[in-house]
Amino acid sequence: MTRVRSVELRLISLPLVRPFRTSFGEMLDKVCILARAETDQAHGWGECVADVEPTYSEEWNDGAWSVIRDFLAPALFAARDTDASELASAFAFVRGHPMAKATLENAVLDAELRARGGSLAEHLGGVRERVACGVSVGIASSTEALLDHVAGYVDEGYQRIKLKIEPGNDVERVRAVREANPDILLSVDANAAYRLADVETFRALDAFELLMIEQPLHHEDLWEHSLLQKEIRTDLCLDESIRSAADARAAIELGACRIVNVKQGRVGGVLEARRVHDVAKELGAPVWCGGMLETGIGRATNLALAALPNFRLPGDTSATNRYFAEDLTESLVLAPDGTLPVPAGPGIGVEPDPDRLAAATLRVERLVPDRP
Ligand code: SMG
Ligand code: MG
Repeated sequence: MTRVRSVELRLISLPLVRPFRTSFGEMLDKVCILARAETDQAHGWGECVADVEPTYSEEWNDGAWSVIRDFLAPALFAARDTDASELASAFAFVRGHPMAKATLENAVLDAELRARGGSLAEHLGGVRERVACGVSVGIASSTEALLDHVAGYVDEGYQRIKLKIEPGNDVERVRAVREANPDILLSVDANAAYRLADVETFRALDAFELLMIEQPLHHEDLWEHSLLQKEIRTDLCLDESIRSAADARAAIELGACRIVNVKQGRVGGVLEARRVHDVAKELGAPVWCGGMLETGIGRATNLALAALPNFRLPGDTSATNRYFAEDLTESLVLAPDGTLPVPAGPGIGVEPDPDRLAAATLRVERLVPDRP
């Protein structure tokens, strides 16, 4: 049983090494909430995957901060002696807000595991010590720039290249990358920028032997994804549409996708992410670990998850130097074979450097129970 004595919320900002442009916007800095849960035995970290604006999903940093401070942390304190596995039900009175819930649940679970001395990967049922890594390449200013970015990542050893696409920057760019790299595992991610009427674009993409097309259509439209999947050969993968294990079951059963991108932060934490993994495994659909440009804290969490058996495709779990000049934690370095190690230490197995954390901090608030 765990009694959480305090939760410290911290907003941090780290410059990205290269702007990251998607169909919905451009990011220059990683700005996110970190939660540090303190128990009598240990402390634990959770990183929120929300961004400054509600563009990837409905959640955003200031909203998540207020949901955690005003609703979730009071529910956590009211539960008194609890367990990370009970938090989903303690938080169920708050509808939605999976990113905010994940932040707190992951922090409490990390504290519990640190107190027991077990790693997160072991707790979740991980079966591998290293995970295969891919990289997500933002929309570039030109095809030449894109080819240059891709060549750099291929040289570093990434096992799969994912290109962000949007209407107008799609078929010709993918063709150029495929022609320059006939043998790589290649995928695209549209972040919901297309409509079913764009089916010809997807038929054209069928020519490039893509590993998958990620989230082409509206995030709330499983039905239209199922219609599109019938029209094309390439496997569809859903990201934004999958917010729970129930969503994953519905999407796979409906034929809306054949592959699932699992982001623990998007589905309410690593425990629900494991249930997404389990449902997909039962239905015969491979999953892979998505990323939200996390700092070392969130990426260590993702690497633990990616150690589960049905994570059968390279994830968006890239090395520190793909994101930051200096991470909050010790750098994660890509091996020449394109893998990263699953952290083996207690909990998520990493700890932020206090000086770098202080330098990156924009705001801190300490939450405590009304009564001790
Ligand atoms: O963490 O390497 C990463 C980024 C992977 O492309 C990535 N994430 O839709 O899958 C996705 C995007 C969402 C990030 S937008 C900030
Ligand atoms: Mg995506």
